[in-house]
Amino acid sequence: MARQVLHVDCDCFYAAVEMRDKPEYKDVPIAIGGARDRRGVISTCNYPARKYGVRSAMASSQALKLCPNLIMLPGNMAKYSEVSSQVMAILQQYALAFEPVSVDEAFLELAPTSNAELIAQQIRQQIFSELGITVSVGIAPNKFLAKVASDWRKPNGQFAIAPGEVHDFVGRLPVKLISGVGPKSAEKLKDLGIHTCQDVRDVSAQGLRSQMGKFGEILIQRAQGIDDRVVRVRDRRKSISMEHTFVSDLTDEEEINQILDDMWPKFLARVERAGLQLLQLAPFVKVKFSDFQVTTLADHQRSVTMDDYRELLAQAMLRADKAVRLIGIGGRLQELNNSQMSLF
Ligand code: TTP
Ligand code: MG
Repeated sequence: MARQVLHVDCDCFYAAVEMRDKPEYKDVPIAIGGARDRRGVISTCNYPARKYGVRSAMASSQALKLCPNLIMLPGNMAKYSEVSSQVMAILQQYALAFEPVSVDEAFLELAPTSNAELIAQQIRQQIFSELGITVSVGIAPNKFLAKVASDWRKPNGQFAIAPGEVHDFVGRLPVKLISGVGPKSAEKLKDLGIHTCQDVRDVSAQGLRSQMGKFGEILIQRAQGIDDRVVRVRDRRKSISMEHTFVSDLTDEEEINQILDDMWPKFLARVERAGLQLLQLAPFVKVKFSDFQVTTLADHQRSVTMDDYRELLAQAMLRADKAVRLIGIGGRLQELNNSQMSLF
């Protein structure tokens, strides 16, 4: 019997929590973000705002151009984390195996014999009545297709791909919907004349392997609708980080700081999406010098701020009198102590 995997994803998650708490936001365009520390980038927006073309990761200034009456809210991560935990607690009850993926999405493995459509309806109802937000659910024989399916009837919908429908459904899918195909690989595939999964099926497997490396194998599998990844709770994440390799090696601290300025909002977005909070993280940096010597420096006494990174990077760079090839910034997860908790 085929597996039954559910992918559950909250609809416009941060915005949904704000609409729940202030019903006057319900039918007007709102966006979360634009706060000082995000340098004016939007985290998400509600569906009325999406009608104007406003999207996640868009600069607030551009969003306001598209939608001048957009209401910008600073957002409240502590509140979203709490709702996220409540959503996950509900989902867990329905699953044989359960795997949270980010702050607002999770995979569930159901028994092959259970009524997945009905369970999806129950999940949606329970989350709406207890938490006041909506979720969308995808049902399919594997993770890849369940995730695609949860997007199909968004918002507040569910969509099932039955085993017998997989072949035709997947054939029509654009390759960029396969997880791991980012803008760069999509571009590369386009150059090879590959747009859909059917196109992947039509080219020679050997050619694809030689063009795309190891990932070629995954593409071939996904294009057949195959994905054997199991649903399981992943080991708790211990750290989160981001690196930048310079086009040419740098010696100037000013220039390096400028790169840090650019990395910072992206790092924050990554932390948020992982469902983490800055206060939980102790900063570390990595510097790779022009001769590939690597040094790392951590500070467990502080929580993560951009100034801490500036200082740590400056210290790390003093360890060698060489040009810098790469910098990395990251946070190691640490348990919150009581005084930090009281800040929420
Ligand atoms: P998503 O599930 O990608 O987006 P969403 O829930 O807002 O909207 P959708 O209905 O399309 O699922 O992300 C979940 C939350 O993560 C989102 O509410 C805000 C945050 N987020 C960011 O902060 N920055 C981003 O670029 C994205 C994509 C999400
Ligand atoms: Mg979502």
